[in-house]
Order: sequence, then structure tokens, then C-alpha cells
Amino acid sequence: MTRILTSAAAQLGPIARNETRASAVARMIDLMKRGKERGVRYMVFPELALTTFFPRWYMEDWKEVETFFEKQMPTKDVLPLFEKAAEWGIGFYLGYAELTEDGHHYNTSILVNDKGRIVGKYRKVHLPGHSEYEAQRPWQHLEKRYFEPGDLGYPVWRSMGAIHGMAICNDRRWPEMYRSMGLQGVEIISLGYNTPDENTAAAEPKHLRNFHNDLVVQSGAYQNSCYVIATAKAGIEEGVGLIGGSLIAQPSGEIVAKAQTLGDELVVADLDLDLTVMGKQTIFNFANHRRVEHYARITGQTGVELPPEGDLEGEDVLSGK
Ligand code: ING
Repeated sequence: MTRILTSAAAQLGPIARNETRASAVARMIDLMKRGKERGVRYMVFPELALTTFFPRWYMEDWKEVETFFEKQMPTKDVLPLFEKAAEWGIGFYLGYAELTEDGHHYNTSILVNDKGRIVGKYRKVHLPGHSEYEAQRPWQHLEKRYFEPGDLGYPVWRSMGAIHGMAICNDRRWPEMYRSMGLQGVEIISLGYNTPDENTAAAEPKHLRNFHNDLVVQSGAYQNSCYVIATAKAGIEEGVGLIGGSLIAQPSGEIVAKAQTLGDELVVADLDLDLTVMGKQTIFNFANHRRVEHYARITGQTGVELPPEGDLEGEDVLSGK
């Protein structure tokens, strides 16, 4: 019996700094309602989907910073989303800023099943940007200031008939993320992102933002024979352009569905979970093909260690012939 999980990337357009949580949730419920009409049973909202992407601003006052964080989940504002999920039988991924009881700050996502129950939590491991104000930038990217690196690793969860994994934004650029879950048999990796359409750290042609978005998601899906659902917060948000391009990639690495706009948009596809099997049993049968004895650098070494200076002489194979 084929295992079809009709799913969606639930892309959001800009969220203004003064937009309420209730307003963002109402927009997400509208997308969920549209999903229900299209037989969607699982949907992925963006990273930090309850507020504007606040790491674009330097804020001295942590009281102000913490206005963008949630102290519990669900809060009263988010509860309606859980209630609709249970009423309509639609599970979801939600990204938000988490403030724990013991005062830790994480860029977090949760996996909620089609009964409205929280199945899993992930905290963003790869934090891009910087931790101090950098005057030369047109806007800041202070994720290293406002968040701690995630402390939960890359778990997977069985839910809604599939093996799910989660990631957030910059994580999608790191192959270690996908493989950590590929080694647990993951079938669907969900991730949300807020990606400025201009690199403020170095001169880079703008079109590369969208090219890299597809490249890394397609590669991760193919190399781990899984689906990847990647959902943008898109559009001009508080004066800063965020790329759209939400997409669903299948285990072949091909894109099966892609966003058309920079606004609130549902990108729907039938995920046939049995399409993950061929790759896992043949070309990416990790047990048959991986040679872990040669991979030590990947977990043993953080940065680059260059070889000794100077070109090697090389073996002389010509003279004396
Ligand atoms: N945003 C961006 C991302 O990784 C970024 C930051 C963009 C880093 C481009 C490097 C290059 O998509 C988040 N929120 O991680």
C-alpha cells in the first residue's frame, strides 16, 4: 500500500515589526484552511513565523529583544493554530524564538501532529551572521547575539506515517545536517528560512541566493533519499528583501513544487514516501557503501587545517626510461 502524505510548504510574506502574533497566526490558519480544501495533511511554516526577522536589528535592551520570544508553546495567541490542526487533522512545523524557563534563547522549531500534539522540538544548530554591531552592513544579522546554538542535535520522529526530521534556515547549507538524519532513515526533512536577498557580508550576485537555495535542498534530498520541504518567510520585510522560492524536493533531487510569489502561498505536493526506498536500498545504501574509517575529519576537526607550504616535487617517472 503506497504511503502518500499530501504536504505543503506554507510560505509567508513579510511580517511587520508591529504585527501581532494573532495576526500572523490568522494568516497561518488561512493557509491551513486552504490546505484542508486541497487534502493537505502536513504543512511547514517558516523560521521565526510568529514575528518579523528581528536579528536584522541591533538591540541593546534584552527586554526589547525578549519581546520577540515565546516563553511557552502554545501561547494563547498560537493555541488556535493547534486547535485547527486537531480539528482539521493537519500536522505542522512551526518556527519561533524560544525563551526557556532557565533563561536560554534558541531559534526553535516544533513538529505538531494531526491531533495537535507536539511530537518533537529542534533548536537551530548553525547560527549565521555575527554577535556584535557591524556598522558597515546595511542591516544586521545578529543570530549569534540573540540565540545560542541548539543543544538537541538532529533527532528524527515517527509521526503521521513517516520518519520526520527538522532543520532551520542556515542549517540547509551544511551537508552534515542532512546526513545526520539520513543515518536515522529520515523520509521528510522540514525546514523554514528567512534569507535576505542580498549578502551583507560579501559582494555576491543576488541571483545566487535563489540558486543556492535550490542547490542545497535538492542535494540534501538526493544524497539522503528523502523529501525536503523548505519554506520561506518572503518579500520586503521592514525594508529588507527576503527571498521566496519555497520548494519541495523529492528523493530523486528533483523539485516537485515551487512557490510562485513572495507572499502567503501554499505549495502543495503528494509525498509518496515509498519513493525514498530505492535510493536508501541502492545508491545511498549507507551500510553497504560508506567507509567511515576515512571520515574522521568531519567530526574531529572544526576548521580548515592546510597542508605544508610549497608544491610537492612528485615522483620522477620519465627520466631513465
Ligand atoms: N538566513 C540566511 C541563510 O542561511 C545567510 C543567512 C544567507 C547566510 C546567505 C549566508 C548566506 O539562509 C538565516 N536565517 O540563516
